[in-house]
Amino acid sequence: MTTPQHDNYINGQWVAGDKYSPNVNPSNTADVLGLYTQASAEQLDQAVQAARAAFPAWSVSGIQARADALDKIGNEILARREELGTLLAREEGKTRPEGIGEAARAGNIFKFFAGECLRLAGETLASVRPGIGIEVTREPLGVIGLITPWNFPIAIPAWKVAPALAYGNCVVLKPADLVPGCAWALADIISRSGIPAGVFNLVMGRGSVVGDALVNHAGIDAISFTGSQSVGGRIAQQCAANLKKVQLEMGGKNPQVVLDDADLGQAVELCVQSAFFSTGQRCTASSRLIVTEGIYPKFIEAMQARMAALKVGDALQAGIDIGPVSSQSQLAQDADYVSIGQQEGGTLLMGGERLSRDADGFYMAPALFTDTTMDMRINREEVFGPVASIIRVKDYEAALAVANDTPFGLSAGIATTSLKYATHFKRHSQAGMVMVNLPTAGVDYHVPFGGRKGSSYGPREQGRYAQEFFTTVKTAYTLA
Ligand code: UN1
Repeated sequence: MTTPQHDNYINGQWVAGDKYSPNVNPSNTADVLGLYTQASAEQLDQAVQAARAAFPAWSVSGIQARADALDKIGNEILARREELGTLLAREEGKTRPEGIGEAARAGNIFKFFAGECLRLAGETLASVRPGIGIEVTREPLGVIGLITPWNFPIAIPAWKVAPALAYGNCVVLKPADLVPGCAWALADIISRSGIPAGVFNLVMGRGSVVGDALVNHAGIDAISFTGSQSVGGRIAQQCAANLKKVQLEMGGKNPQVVLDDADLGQAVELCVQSAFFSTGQRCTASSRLIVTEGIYPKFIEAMQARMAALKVGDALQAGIDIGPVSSQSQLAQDADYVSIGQQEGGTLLMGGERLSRDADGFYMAPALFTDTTMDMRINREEVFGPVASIIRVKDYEAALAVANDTPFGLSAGIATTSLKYATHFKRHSQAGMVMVNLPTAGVDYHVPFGGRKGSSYGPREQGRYAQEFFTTVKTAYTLA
């Protein structure tokens, strides 16, 4: 059998790129999902030109047509959630139930934005000058470049593409080179949705080649990016130099506070979920568990027992809690941080070793450090793997100070039964999202998503707030 080839989608056509790369299953490196093309610079240019040509008609197209198309896309994703979730688990390595959940989320996002097409509202105000009326309206931005990461191969493309199209923009999507399969499947669904040629384009390939060219293309009006802080910082500079609007979602070093009065079982469960589910590969994952003295011994004991029961294995196998790390290079980075934590004086309580399974995959035992302090690199830098550390503190005030002592500010959690501390934490946590007795990761699709400090830059993503980035405001004055 020949390995199936997958092409770019440009101006309503499937177009072969320069060359093809294998899409490899991280649970079993002998399993190749298919060959995915790498776009040439010329093809990226064709995609941008096609989007520019489609924009005048699409930007004034009826909202009913846009709503119908997005609804159709959402329905197909939802109907195929098991198949798409399995594809996702196979190419990215999160467990199949997590993959199916993510596919369902992508479908729901399209359906939410189908409704948002109809709800885009403006304002009318009186002028300070008598006899003049003022309307404030929102219009599409233009052609938007979307650059998405490997850890949410279908949900993040969905939450950038759906609002972009809903508000009348045209897009060029560049998915992560590691996981082009879900983005290709999404493009295939979009290609049958009735959306006109050129409105949506898919170009696959490397960030350093296709991503860079997209950011710097004169025909691109704005960039929405999710990925690392180092790449995000560079994109911000390039966009600023060309006066392009930019939205960046980057890393996290999210704190999970556990207070003496927490429900122990609940606290352990949400710490395990925050730190290790999806193999810790979420920018919302918690890697700093900040625990107060009174509960500390019981917490450590219960965490060890819970972690010992975690099953690490093939993402497609039933009953698995944690799949493999996504790639060889990510595994090497995770292993590096485990060594760094030990060299810095942290105690590796459990995990951190490479695991072997029947098939050759990138398996790692979830790692937990104790005796760590906030000056250690493992508590300051994003690892992006199943590696968490415990920081022991005296009381709530110390916990809050440690929680906020980070260059990041995406998500923050607290486990407590105290209304007083929960309320204070919600107000004083320097994070974009706060969770009370819930994991730091795993968010809804209809409310704003984003952070502060080095985690995010530009307007929020998702929910109604997505219009802030994906539209531009016009103020019109009329003499009556
Ligand atoms: C979630 O926690 O449900 O890249 C979403 C990430 C985030 C998405 C997290 N942008 O991990």
